[in-house]
Amino acid sequence: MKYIVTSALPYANGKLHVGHVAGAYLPADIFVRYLRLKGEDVIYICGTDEHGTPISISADKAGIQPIEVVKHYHDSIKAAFDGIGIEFDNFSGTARPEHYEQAQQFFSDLFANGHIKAKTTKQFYCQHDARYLPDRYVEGICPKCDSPGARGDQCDKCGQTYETTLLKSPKCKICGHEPEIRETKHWFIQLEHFTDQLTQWIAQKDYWKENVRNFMLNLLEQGLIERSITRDLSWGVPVPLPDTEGKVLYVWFDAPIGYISSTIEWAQKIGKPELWKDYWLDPDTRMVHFIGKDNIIFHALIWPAMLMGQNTPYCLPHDIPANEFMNLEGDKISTSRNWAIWVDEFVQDFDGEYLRYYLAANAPERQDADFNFKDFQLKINGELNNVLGNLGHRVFSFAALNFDSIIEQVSLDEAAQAVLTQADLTMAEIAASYEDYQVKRSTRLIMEMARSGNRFFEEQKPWLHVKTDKEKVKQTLWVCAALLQRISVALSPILPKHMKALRQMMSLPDLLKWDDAYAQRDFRLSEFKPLLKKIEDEAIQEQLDKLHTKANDKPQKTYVPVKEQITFEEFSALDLRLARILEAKPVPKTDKLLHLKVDLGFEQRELVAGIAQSYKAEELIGKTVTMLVNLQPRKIRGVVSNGMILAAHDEDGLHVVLSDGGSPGSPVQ
Ligand code: B3M
Ligand code: ZN
Repeated sequence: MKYIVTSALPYANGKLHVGHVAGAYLPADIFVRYLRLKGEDVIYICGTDEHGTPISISADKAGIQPIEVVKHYHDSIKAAFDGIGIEFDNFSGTARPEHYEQAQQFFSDLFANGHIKAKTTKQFYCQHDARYLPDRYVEGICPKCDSPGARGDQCDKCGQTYETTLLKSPKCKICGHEPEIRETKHWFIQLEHFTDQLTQWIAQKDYWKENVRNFMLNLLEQGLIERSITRDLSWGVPVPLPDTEGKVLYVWFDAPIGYISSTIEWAQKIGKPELWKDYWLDPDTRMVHFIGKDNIIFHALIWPAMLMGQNTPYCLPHDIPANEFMNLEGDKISTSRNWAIWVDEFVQDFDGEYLRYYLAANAPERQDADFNFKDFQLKINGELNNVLGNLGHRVFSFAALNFDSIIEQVSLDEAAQAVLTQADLTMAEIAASYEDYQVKRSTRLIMEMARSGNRFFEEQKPWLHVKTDKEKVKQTLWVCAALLQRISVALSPILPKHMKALRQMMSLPDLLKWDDAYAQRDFRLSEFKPLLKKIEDEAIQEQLDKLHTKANDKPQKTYVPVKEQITFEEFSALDLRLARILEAKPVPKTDKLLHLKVDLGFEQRELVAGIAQSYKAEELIGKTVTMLVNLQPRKIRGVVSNGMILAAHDEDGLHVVLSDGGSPGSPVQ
């Protein structure tokens, strides 16, 4: 069976963190290593995703070319993968001429086959910078939830998408000026053309993970709509049509084609330029895309449709094991808040395979998982050291002391045979788990096998019999060594380096296959070098301190630009007063509004304030706040709101400007 295994192409716009690794890379690397043990013909393909607006924005900000940003992060990401033993057959990038050629060919086929249509749409245009402003180049106030910092077509705060033209107070992110709305031409893939083909295709995918399959079935049920596949940008793959200056392919259109262009590059590099076709043009190839859950729609819907619309008969994805997310110490990983563990830093402090083990044992397969440093320490010390390390140590030291490190194969009694029989059942379960991308389960089963070895050793008490019944002791050791041999194979997809070391210590052949796990042999052991070191409490504390310190010096926060200057007279027109809150109650059928009654000294007033999500009614009563008292009254939800309470709005919500006492009605100047 031929396999193409891919991992989502990481954006060349930032460093690699553990969340990335847990979702799309480690599970794929483990799967590939397992397939190779089983003798399958597999290529593992990846590369950096080198287009998209965040990359051009980073370049603009730094005053350098996008390609320089891309080169820097490509190398940094590749080095991080090397540090944790993620071994691709090819790690390419999408800003290469071969990729442009492939991506343009994809567009051209779809276009010629009538699956792409042009349409004029409205788009922000900055006169100051003389350019169109795609999604992330504009920021404003969300038309749905009123949060600042919303992007051109989507708000990160409430997650809603909207027509670009609805964004309130739009600002160009390059210069801060207000952009205008202009018409521009874009190209749209007609996804509905593929509805029947996709429906039939999905129908056969009953083995897919539920999250992916249900997502797709839902989309198909709602009905597919066209999607824009071009942008007004200078960085990207140019649209291969005449008179399309300044138009490039949308990053999500060209990125998956990187799986093909990277395979082509691989074939060229190994001197067999046609070999990629053996994989891509064989309908029976099993193509498996490892991704995070946020990439499902692109891999399960748009990418297959793109493939279906080609003249070249490419194979379609066989499976799309999408993983959930990895949180960090109970909180979402956030690169902007610097709440992340960067792989390059981690491998300076710990063995990269510790990370592999922890992320495998704690994989976000069916639900989000949490990276917790104390739990990390517990798993490494408690499982790898105490369970596996202990088994190795016992067998090696006992054999060295009593049998010159040679453990001959002996005939087994019933109890010994039972341990091995159980181990072989477990091995079959481990294999099935790997095949089903259940790395967490494989890890647990392997540890169970190691525990059964320790249990057997303790039950047999070889230290009591070594003088009187050498044969029995030999049997005990041989069974435990046979378990270690099985583990050295079964755990090798997760801990390749350490299992290689273990096999060397046991004089086992280096190039192995899954079935070698069961080989019957005498074991010749060399000196046992502890596989892994324990992690001390101080090392964990250091990591936690580092994490919290980094997160506190938050790097980039974007502020709303300062408004135009006003005169003192203009300021004096605002009548600001201290007001004491007398009554507060929620406005019925809303979740944001409070109905307040305040004392201004000279009079009492009623008003509506949109602060219910940040303050409870009770906690406001008796507090003194700053209020604008000469604002025109407005009717809000049936209440005449006579004045406005001052509050600041940030990513944590609203903060009312409270004063420490002061008498109601006093002017604020
Ligand atoms: N670069 C998105 C991501 O890293 C994207 C994956 C592309 S896979 C073709 O989430
Ligand atoms: Zn501008």
